[in-house]
Amino acid sequence: MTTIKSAEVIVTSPGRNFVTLQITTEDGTTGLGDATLNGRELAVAVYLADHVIPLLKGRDAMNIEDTWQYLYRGAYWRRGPVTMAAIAAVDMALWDIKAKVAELPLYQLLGGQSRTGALAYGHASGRDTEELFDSIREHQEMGYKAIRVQTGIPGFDNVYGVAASAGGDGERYDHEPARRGSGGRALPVEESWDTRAYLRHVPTVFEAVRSEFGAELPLLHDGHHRMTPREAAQLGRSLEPYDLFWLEDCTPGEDQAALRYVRDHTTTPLAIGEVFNSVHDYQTLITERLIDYVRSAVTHTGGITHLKKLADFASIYGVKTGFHGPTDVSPVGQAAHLHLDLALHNFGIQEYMQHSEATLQVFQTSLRFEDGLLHPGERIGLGVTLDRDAAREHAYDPAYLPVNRLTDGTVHDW
Ligand code: EZ4
Ligand code: CO
Repeated sequence: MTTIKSAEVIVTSPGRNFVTLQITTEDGTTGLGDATLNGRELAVAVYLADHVIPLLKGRDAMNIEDTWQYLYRGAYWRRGPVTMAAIAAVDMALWDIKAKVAELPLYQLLGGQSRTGALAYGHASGRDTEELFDSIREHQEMGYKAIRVQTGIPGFDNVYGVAASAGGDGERYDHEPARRGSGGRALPVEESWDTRAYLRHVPTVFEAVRSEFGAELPLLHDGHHRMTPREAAQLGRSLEPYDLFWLEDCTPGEDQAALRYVRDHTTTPLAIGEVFNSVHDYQTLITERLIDYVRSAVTHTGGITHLKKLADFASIYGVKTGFHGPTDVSPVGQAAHLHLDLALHNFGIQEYMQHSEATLQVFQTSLRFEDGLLHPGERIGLGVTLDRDAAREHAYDPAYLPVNRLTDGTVHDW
């Protein structure tokens, strides 16, 4: 028996906030798990510290499935982003420990390598075509072989996915990360939106991108849950000539049935799921083959144990993976994705936004990005170590995700 001796929550903010669980066994093996829930970080930290850690001490670290079920079913209150991020962190840390005990990189315990590396996509964006083209070229120079394209809408200053700044140390945000209220406390940035203007503009952008960059480059686009099924169907149809790799999150995530209408009206591939936290959120989508890619993040979907079940369920229906890899998933969560990406037969693509230098000093990762492909490296376990001294230098800094309003002020999906 490899007994759990202790577990600890580490909150650090090297430019953005991360919550990490470190589990230590009686024989001194440590495992890391990512518990970062962007904009609501401390809720998970408290859930872990007050409700989960007291249950871990004395358990056998090797019994990962049993611990997962114990935390999930034992709580009675199932699912939800806070609970599932907490369970995810425990699960990742236990897989990290198991792979270290086995002295293998984690992907070896998940079935070994199905490919040499995971195709990654990066985020290009621009307020106008010129800026967008520069950003696409910059991403190609960084090695990306697949690119997500987000663009400003004429007449709107602040639109989702259009990087506010390149970020001095290399990290890009999909939004302006902070607005300060009285006393310096962070408040949500407000963005503005008009769906008709967006639906008119986006096809012209993809037409321009295809004529500049050619037919081959895989292009993706994120609708960020902003359309009705009819609007999403219109967008999907109008993008068909530009052969997208996928259209992501076209309708709000809660409504699985909404995708039926979209699916019936367009052949543009569909992806959804970054805000989902359970395989049950996909039950209709997968069994009715309404989507092509599942977008969950390991951190928000109960960890490696649950994400593997989701991927296997999806595989039976010909649905592939496209795990959520923004910079608010820590290098620990991203490493877990890469081990799965390497092992799963139905891997599709991996989102890869690069962490800042400051983040990579706190989290030292064996991740490699070569020729457009990601690899988790050959270190045993997840392949990430946490520099506790570096972590301590970055105190928690409250931050919110933006909110989005229509031109008349109505709150809209962000
Ligand atoms: O809005 O990670 O596909 N990526 C995205 C991200 C998400 C943020 C939320 O925390 O949609 O930009
Ligand atoms: Co997204």
